Amino acid sequence: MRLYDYLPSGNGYKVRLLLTQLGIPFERIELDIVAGATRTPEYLAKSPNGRVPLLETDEGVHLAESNAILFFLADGTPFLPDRSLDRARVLQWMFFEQYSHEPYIATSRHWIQHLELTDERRARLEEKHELGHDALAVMEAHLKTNDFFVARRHTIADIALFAYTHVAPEGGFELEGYPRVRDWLARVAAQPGHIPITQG
Ligand SMILES: N[C@@H](CCC(=O)N[C@@H](CS)C(=O)NCC(=O)O)C(=O)O
Repeated sequence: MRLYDYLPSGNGYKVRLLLTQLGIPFERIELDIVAGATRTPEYLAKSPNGRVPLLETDEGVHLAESNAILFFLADGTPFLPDRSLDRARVLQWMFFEQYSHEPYIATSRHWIQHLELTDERRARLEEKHELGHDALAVMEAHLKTNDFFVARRHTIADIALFAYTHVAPEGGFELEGYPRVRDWLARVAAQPGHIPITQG
C-alpha cells in the first residue's frame, strides 16, 4: 500500500492512523500541498480532484477521499460494524464530519497554521468559528449518552471525527466548554496502536 499524504493533514492522519491500527504496512509519500504538489499533471492523473490523502493499492488502484478510504480499509474489521443500520450510522457521522465539521474546524486551523491570514480570511474566520462550534455542540450532545459515536465502540466514525477535533485548538477553538468531547478524545487516544498526527 502507498499513501500520498501531507503530515499536518487531519484527512491524511485518519488513514495513517487506521492503517497503523490495522497493522497494514504502507509507504507514505509526503506532498507539499502548499507548494501545489497535488496539482501537477502526474498527480492529477492519479487523483483528478488534486488532493491528499490518496491510497494506492499494491495492484495500482487509486482511491481518494479520506472517509471512503477508511470505509474500504475497515470493511471486515472491528472498525466497521456488520449490521447495516450501524454501517449507515458510521456513514452518517462521516458525512457530518465532511459537511458540518471539517470545512470550519480544519479550514480555520489550516489558515492560521499554514497560510497567510489575509484580511479576507480573518473576516471569514468568525463565521467558520461559529459553525465549527455548532458542530462541536452536536458532538457534545451525542456524547452525553454515548461513549463512542456508533455501536458503543470505537469505529472509523470516531477516527474520522477525532482527526480534526483533537487539533481544533490550533484553529482557535477552545474545547473547555465541551467536557464530553474532551473525555471522548482521551478514550480514542487510548485505543491500541494509536499514533499522534505528527507521526509519519
Ligand atoms: N474531502 C477530502 C478533502 C481532502 C483535502 O481537502 N485535502 C487537502 C489537505 S487536508 C489537500 O490536499 N489540499 C491540497 C489542495 O487543495 O491543493 C478528503 O476527505 O480526503
